[in-house]
Amino acid sequence: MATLDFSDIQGFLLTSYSSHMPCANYLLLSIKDAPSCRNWLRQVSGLITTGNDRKTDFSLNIAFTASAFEKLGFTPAELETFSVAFQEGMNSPVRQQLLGDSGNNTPDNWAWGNANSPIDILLLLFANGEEELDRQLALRKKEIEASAGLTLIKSLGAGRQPDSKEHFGFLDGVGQPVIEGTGRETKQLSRTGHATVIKAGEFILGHDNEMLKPDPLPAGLGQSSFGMNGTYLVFRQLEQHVHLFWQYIDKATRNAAGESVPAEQDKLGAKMVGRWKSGAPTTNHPDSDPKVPPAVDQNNNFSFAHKDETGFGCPIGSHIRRTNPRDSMFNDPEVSLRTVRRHRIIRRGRSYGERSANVFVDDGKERGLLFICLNSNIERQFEFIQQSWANNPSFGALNNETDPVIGQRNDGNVFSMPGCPVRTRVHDLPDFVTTKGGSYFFMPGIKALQKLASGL
Ligand code: N7H
Repeated sequence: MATLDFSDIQGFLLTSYSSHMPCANYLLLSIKDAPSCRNWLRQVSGLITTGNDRKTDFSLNIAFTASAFEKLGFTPAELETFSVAFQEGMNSPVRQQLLGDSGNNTPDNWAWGNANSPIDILLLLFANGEEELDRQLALRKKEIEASAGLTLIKSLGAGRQPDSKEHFGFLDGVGQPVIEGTGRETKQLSRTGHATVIKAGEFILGHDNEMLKPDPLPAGLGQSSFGMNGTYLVFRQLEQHVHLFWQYIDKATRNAAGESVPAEQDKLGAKMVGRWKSGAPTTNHPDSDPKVPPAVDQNNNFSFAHKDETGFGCPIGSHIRRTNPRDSMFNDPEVSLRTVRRHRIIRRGRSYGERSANVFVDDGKERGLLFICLNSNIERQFEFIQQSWANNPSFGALNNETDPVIGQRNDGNVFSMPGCPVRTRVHDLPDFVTTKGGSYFFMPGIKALQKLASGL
């Protein structure tokens, strides 16, 4: 088992801070002058939250794009040691095609992360309340303005979510892997069961991954071990069209008299996600939401193969079954689990924008998910999930279906819910989510960050 040096790992890899720091803001910066940027880095690097810190007021973490490393003096040979996806950037034609960022999702329309608005640095701020967040934000902005090395491109506020529900109304942040070696295994295992404890190297570079070897360690500033204890951070601003989602569901579930049926709306929404709004998995609760604690079942300790092979509870094409098929692939649960373990991500997303007052009404306001995930191998983890599972029209032997929540749409996409004696199908799903920005970042370990700041 990996021995992890928490003092060299950024805290964000180990916690989302969401339970005690519900407020967040993400600053997107570009570097205009490397030496002044390094001065600024020296100032902030001492404030970066490590895996050892137990802070209660605020936390700060930092990540860099490939263009930042180039500006900060990495040689072309060193840049080539990073993941190809990271080197190319999320908005490059290859990644665009692979992620399904076409039509309305095209990088040409993005608010940031495209050719018009490239990003070098991501500074992540978390605080225990709005007041502390405003205070930290003002301090950080002042330092940035005072530095001749940086331009603030955007400040993205992530809303406070006291009930942890995302904008469609579902509990978020339930299905997460546990990193082996963090000391949380026993606690999590008893709570969440199999398939969730994953080798540290899947998320923290320099340690063994699920193939029992480390992913390539990127080099930088003359150090072959620059990437040690770092990770890749995928950031996508995903707008959610809440009214389209619920209007579609309402229309698809009306009774013969043309009346809305709220219980059927809830059920179709849950089947599309694979969990009820409360977080309860539809595999365990196929017909209704257990809703109120203690009856509520938000667990992760369920398998598809043994309990729900046919998808009567959780449809094969639902969001959580596509993004984590658990033991349901290849007609062999053990092989499935082994394979799926190589395609896990740590999700660190937070919502942005106001909650809809009425989810069926278009109020003209933008809202969505500031999707962030962490992984050691962008191609094998995040991109694989998006391309080979979420956007795959023939996933699990389905036909012309993509992920009903986040999937890229093809003409006449359907969503099937297996049932007995017959399956149910809904047709012509529109886009419920649009990509509005994004970049691939690298979140270095603390020693590597100090190296970046000193430039030596
Ligand atoms: Fe998803 N949603 O509200 O419907 N996601 N997701 N996601 N997602 C999950 O387990 C959602 C997105 C994963 O281990 C839940 O936290 C929305 C992307 C994975 O069982 C809900 C958006 C990718 C899991 C949502 C979005 C993923 C997961 C259930 C975009 C990767 C865990 C609650 C706006 C490419 C699966 C939970 C497991 C769960 C929603 C995006 C992946 C409710 C709205 C882009 C791996």
